[in-house]
Amino acid sequence: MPFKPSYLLLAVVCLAACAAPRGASDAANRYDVIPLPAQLEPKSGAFVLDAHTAIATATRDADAARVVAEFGAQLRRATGLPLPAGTPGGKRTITFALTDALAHPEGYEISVTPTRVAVTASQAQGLFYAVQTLYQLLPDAVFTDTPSDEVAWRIPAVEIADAPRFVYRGMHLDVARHFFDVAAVKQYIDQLAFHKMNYFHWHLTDDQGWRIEIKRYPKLTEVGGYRNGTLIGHYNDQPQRFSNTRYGGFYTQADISEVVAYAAARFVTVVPEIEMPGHAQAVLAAYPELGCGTGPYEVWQKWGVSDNVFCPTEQTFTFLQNVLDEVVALFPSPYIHIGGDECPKLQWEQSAFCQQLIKDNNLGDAHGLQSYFIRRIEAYLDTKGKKIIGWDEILEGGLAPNATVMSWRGIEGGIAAAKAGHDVVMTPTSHCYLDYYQSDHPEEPLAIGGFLPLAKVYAQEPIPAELTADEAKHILGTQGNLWTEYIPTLEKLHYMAFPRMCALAEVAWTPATRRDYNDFVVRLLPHLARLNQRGIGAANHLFDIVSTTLPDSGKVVVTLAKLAPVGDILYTTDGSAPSSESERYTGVPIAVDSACTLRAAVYWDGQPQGRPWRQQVRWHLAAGKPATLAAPPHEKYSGQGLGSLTNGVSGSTDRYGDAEWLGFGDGQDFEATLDLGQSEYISRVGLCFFNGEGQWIYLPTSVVVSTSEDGEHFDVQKTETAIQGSAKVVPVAMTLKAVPARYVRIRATNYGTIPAGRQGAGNGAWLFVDEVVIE
Ligand code: TNX
Repeated sequence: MPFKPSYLLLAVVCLAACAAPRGASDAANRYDVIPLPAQLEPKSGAFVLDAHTAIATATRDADAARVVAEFGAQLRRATGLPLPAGTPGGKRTITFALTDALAHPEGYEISVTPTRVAVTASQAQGLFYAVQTLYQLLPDAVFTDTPSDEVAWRIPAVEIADAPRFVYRGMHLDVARHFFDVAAVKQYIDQLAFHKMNYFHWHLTDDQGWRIEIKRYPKLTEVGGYRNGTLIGHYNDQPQRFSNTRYGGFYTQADISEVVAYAAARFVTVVPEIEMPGHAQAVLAAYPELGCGTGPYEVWQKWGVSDNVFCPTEQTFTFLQNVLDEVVALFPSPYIHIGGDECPKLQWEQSAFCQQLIKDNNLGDAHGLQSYFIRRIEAYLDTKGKKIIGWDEILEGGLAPNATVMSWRGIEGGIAAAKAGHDVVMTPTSHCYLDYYQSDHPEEPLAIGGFLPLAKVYAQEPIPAELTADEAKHILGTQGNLWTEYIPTLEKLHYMAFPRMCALAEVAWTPATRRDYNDFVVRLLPHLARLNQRGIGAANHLFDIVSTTLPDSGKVVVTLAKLAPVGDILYTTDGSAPSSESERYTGVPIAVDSACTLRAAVYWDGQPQGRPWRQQVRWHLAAGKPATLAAPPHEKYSGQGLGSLTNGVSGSTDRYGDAEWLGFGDGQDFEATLDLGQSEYISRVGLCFFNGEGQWIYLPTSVVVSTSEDGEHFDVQKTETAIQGSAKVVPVAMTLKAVPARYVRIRATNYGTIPAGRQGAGNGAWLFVDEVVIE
């Protein structure tokens, strides 16, 4: 079990607290604040809100007064209490004040005793963060607008001294691949603010759509804002299919200003991204003269990296400068993001104009030209008092002098930039790409790929060990990126962003020494309910059951675990649905020695939670028996180790990356030898192959089965060379003339090099194998 007993205890205490009668002061206190404050000292007792409670503002600062007024208004709506203006420091009063005594400009302190609440901060922003903490200390009902008598309005006694670890705490949203309206964007910003994040990176333009009105170039949104269809399913599904529904949308400049002001009121800076020189196909659809190719161009209907990029002509620079003039006027952000990523150089290499430009300016090659492009834009934005941010490709060919780098292809770009004295925001795909899968549950909705579970987001350390203390000062912080190729709806957006964004907020805010994943999960459970109150349907994998199923001395042994710190795993082995009466999993693995269907569910408080789990174990002569391999699988696709070959479970049809399949890369063959422990009569040997040419996974060209009694001398029993099929999983079954053997060897020959005209042509094919079934 991944949880220490103390957390279970905490959870039980939480249940007691939630059930406490109104106004009770002896109820145990809970402090489920996310991100975790830098210092939090629990105290006993609570400040109870009632008809005598007042709110006092001991500052004339207009922003601070607004923050307090909004808090008071929300509290009045939720509680129905009058909460009049009180005397600063008075009894039964919540007092807000600004002070010069705090070191950090974004910091705040909260002192709650049974008689008064004192909140101090250096500036309004700190008071705003204090309010977010208070909301999380108050009952969830603080976000409702209909007062209820059932709620005990209390703030647990506490001393908090808090300030962020990083100055840049960001979330990104791609509105180009799929468009989200102003209401959705505001709700997203609300959540950033609730988690004390302070930068919203708005990815406004890409190959699939231009989303910001530019008055001087109306076709950008009229033409570039709409595409005539969209890829259906995953990019890798072959053949690719498209809807032919027109899709698009854009923000008017009034919309943009509304969002910017909304964010500013929540101390969130909006950083707009205008992509260049790549990811520009939607622009070219509207203004083809800005490309190097011949066109015509369409707003792209599929995902990926388009070869159609801006041509670095004077006409293009004039266009971009005019666009940026309007952008700069709309966004007070000190930063403008200019993209810079994934700019294929094909058209520049083929263009006589580009080659001449490279020569005339001694740029060396197309990478030098990309650098020239970015430097010119940087110099222009510099005249407008703006700094640029770009994806880490802007390092190639030399970095523009004042650029801030977003390190996305790993942390190396960030390390190089920080060492060269540039500021960096860490957004490595490995820890920050919230468009990746967060669970390997078979029912998980379609995602781009990858695997980024909550625990991994939480484990990020934004400051690379390679940096000296001085260089580390250039790491401004971290950001979660939400690319929306596979996120067409608001529901899915919430599902992908939350709760991973909560984990990221804690990485960005909380001192590294205070971070503890198990403790985070305990705080997350009540936090998910809070998000729900605010219309966010977060993913909840806390009650998912994760399992291992492995051969062990002739049996198959199943272990189960859950993430939630509460509840029990209840299971059955006869295929029936688990009920609250079913056997409780105690941590002792379940041993299986015949065909069966295991089912399990987490029960909490008498109710089933989360997604049920099910595993069918097929029994055969090799089930539970050991296997050896001539060469190991690729580390990325090594399943549960060798065990997955003989655990009685077959790889699924929809997920080659699950724990069952063993993947052999780069043209490598598969050869396994199984030891049945004693001589058996064998009449059939079968195994399955994954068939996914779009993912470079090919069926083998041959399968050979040989047997042996002594494990040294093997006789070939059967060879199969016609292995074909169109299904995603292709079984190969070979009947033998009931030979006696203790050892069985199966060899499958990799397809070899992927032929021309197919995806991945020229590369070595993958071979994916699972469950060797012997009967
Ligand atoms: C790479 S991250 C991209 C985006 C895609 C994303 C999908 C970056 C700078 N470029 O265009 O949407 O991968 O994960």
